[in-house]
Amino acid sequence: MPIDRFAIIDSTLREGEQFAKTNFSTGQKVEIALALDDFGIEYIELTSPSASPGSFRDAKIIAGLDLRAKVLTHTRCVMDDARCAVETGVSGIDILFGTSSLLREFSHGKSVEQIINSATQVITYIQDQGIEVRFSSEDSFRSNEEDLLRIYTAVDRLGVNRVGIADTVGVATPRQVFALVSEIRRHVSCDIEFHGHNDAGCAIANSFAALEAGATHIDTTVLGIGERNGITPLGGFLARMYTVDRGLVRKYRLDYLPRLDRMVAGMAGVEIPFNNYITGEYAFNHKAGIHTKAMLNNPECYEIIEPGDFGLERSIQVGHKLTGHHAVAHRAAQLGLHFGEIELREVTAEIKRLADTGPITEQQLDHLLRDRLTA
Ligand code: HCA
Ligand code: CU
Repeated sequence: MPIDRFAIIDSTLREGEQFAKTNFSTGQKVEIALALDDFGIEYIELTSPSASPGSFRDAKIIAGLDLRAKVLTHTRCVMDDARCAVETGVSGIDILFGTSSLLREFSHGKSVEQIINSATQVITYIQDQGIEVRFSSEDSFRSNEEDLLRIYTAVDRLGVNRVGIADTVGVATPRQVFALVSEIRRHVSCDIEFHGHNDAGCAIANSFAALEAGATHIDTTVLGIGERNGITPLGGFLARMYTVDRGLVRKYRLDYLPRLDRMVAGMAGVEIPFNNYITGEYAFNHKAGIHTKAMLNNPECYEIIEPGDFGLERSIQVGHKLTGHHAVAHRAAQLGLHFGEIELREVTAEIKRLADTGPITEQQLDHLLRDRLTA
């Protein structure tokens, strides 16, 4: 399966609602859905309409927005939930069943045969409504592989659009994801979705490994918000794909990403993390003298992502002890000041000396440069 045949299912309005800090209003949900649609996301996944009356009402509203993106909702594998989901007018339903031995023992207590029987009833019902259906196994990586393959083979025969693999607890490594998805790829002909939590920091790498092994759909949320510390972040996943081949993500309005990250951070009442992919405050900031010298000659020396593609700009830090005379000359030139070779080395040495005693603000630096030349 060529890796360029992938689609993103953004779950900010489902998994993202499971983030500790979110409680989106109807208006905010609509705003997020519209922004994701403008961005060019292929699917938007919504909280189960059975969760609360507001969830039902909002799913109906978003399904009625006439978006280019397909609107999906997410439900347990039970008839009542499926019926309720169909009523909202969504274009597909993602159903979920706990298949791990833990969940089978401590949650629903069902055998593999019983899981297949319930799934068959719910899937057939959804198909009869003429909408998409996906079947996913919760906690796939702590499920018995034979059980999983039996279940996926059975639902594939029923003609589901996708099977989903969920690393619910963020325990999987890229190699494990690659192995499991490859095995499932050999058993099913339908599309394969991957949903990865980030508890051990592998969500993006695992999503990429899933695609390499033949998955077709990746779940993300804006900023990665979700249960606990969340899932594959949209921006981080884009960074991963972009740096493999920019052509893979040209189908999206990349320059809308900063707005999406800011919007969702604001609604959740959190800051965009300082070290966030692409939109973190310092994602395109360069500091050490060795770096800045090469950067000023050719930004590709230390940047694998062109900030302009995301509507952003790089910045170069000059007023610190690791600075170099190239960076100082660059800042001076921006101020319309031009130093001779000796003066430049002197002023650079002065900045370093000063920085050793404490931080230098941008204003202080500019002042010093101006002073030097007029002195
Ligand atoms: C959960 C559900 C889920 C579902 C993923 C999916 C998970 O909160 O437990 O439907 O693919 O991580 O398993 O988010
Ligand atoms: Cu999840």
